[in-house]
Amino acid sequence: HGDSAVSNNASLETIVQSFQDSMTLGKRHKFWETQPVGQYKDVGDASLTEGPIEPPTPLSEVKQEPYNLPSAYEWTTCDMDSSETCDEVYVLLKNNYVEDDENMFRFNYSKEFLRWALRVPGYYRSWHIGVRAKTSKKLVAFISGVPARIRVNEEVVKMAEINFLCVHKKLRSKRLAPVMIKEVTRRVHLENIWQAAYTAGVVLPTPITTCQYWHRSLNPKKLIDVGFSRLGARMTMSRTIKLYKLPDSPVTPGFRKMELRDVPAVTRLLRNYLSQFVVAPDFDENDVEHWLLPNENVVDSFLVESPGNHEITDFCSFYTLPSSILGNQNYSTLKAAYSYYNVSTKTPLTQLMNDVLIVAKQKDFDVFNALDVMHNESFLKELKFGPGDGQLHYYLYNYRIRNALKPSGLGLVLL
Ligand code: MYA
Repeated sequence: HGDSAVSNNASLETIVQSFQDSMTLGKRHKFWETQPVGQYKDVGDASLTEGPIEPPTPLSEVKQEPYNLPSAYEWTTCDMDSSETCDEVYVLLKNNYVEDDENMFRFNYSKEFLRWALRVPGYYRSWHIGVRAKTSKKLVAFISGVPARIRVNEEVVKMAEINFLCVHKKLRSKRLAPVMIKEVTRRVHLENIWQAAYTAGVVLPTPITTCQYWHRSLNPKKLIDVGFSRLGARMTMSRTIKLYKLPDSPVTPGFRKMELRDVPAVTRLLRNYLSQFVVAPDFDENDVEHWLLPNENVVDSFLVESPGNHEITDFCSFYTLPSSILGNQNYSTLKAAYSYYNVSTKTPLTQLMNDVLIVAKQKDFDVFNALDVMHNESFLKELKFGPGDGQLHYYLYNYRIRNALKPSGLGLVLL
């Protein structure tokens, strides 16, 4: 593994700093301190080895009954095949899921997206967990897990990817989230899986790395009108529109949409590429077909096929995640594309990503977002991405990583 992926200093200092901050603020994590996750006090302790923090317990010792909820609420397993249930999850998230710091935007994952994200190869219905009010049956909270094989250095580990943790706005700060996390943990354990991966905008014990979002304006006028971005210093609207203008269609010869017949070649290309990162998914052809084959208004993938020998040399993809615009007279939705997995072996990555920006513009996206993971830093500035204010922290549950990671050591994108 390249040295560039491993740093013993930069992120370590950030973590030590946040530990010291939380100590002086007297901020404790009553729940997270009880969990098998990296604890702030362990940061930099060289005697701790890489791998599980605690060993699996015999399955017969895993608690058989669900955890107790406050008496007015009950557990429900959400069947995402049912369009009614899918709709309930969609509406809960649409109204109560993640907002930016200024409460101007809120993620609006589509129903089709939720189905794609949750019904993955080998998924467990029991990991799609809801909470209902007993009397009204209204869905008031949700958490989900999906199975994944994630490689950490040389080790491929079966994990749950945890996502879509959401508690209705009226039920916040009542310690419901820890109960939901314990319940999903229990149900993951029942499948003999003992590790998990997740991301969050909040700092918890302890990030494996902290990434930054970068944004590339495609429709600068709308982004400025809705307050997503601001007119730069000494810039006019017409100069700004000109700055972000893109060609009408991709320029790389052989650039085309991915098709089912490309799954084996894309799997080989991607596996080879991801092998250089410290943490990355271990994708097989089934996974690639699910996660990367184009799925309308959910995920888009393109590749470069050499005009001469029909070899697949490059690949790029993004997923569709709109946000509701809260309280704007003129616009209700921000159409955002999120960079997913990109591989370049022949076309320079910057050129490949410029082509994908062109496609996103053709498809009427307002903005293209990317994290500073993998090799993304190499094209962000040149392609006129600007740094966002949000940070995204990556976590592993019950797995310790020996060396601090930079975002560029991460080969994993969670939705
Ligand atoms: S990240 C997206 C999270 N969702 C949102 O941000 C949507 C809007 N917010 C909400 O719905 C609520 O504020 C939530 C918290 C539900 C987030 N991850 O019930 P509480 C801790 C982990 O009184 P509420 C995503 O989906 C907090 O530090 N923990 O708080 C990945 C405190 O613990 P401690 C979080 O605000 C989720 C406790 O909860 C998060 O009403 C990965 C307070 O509980 C967070 N995002 O509800 C989950 N936010 O006192 C972990 C707060 O110790 C999975 N908290 O500081 C772990 C692996 C499990 C599987 C393991 C298998 C082996």
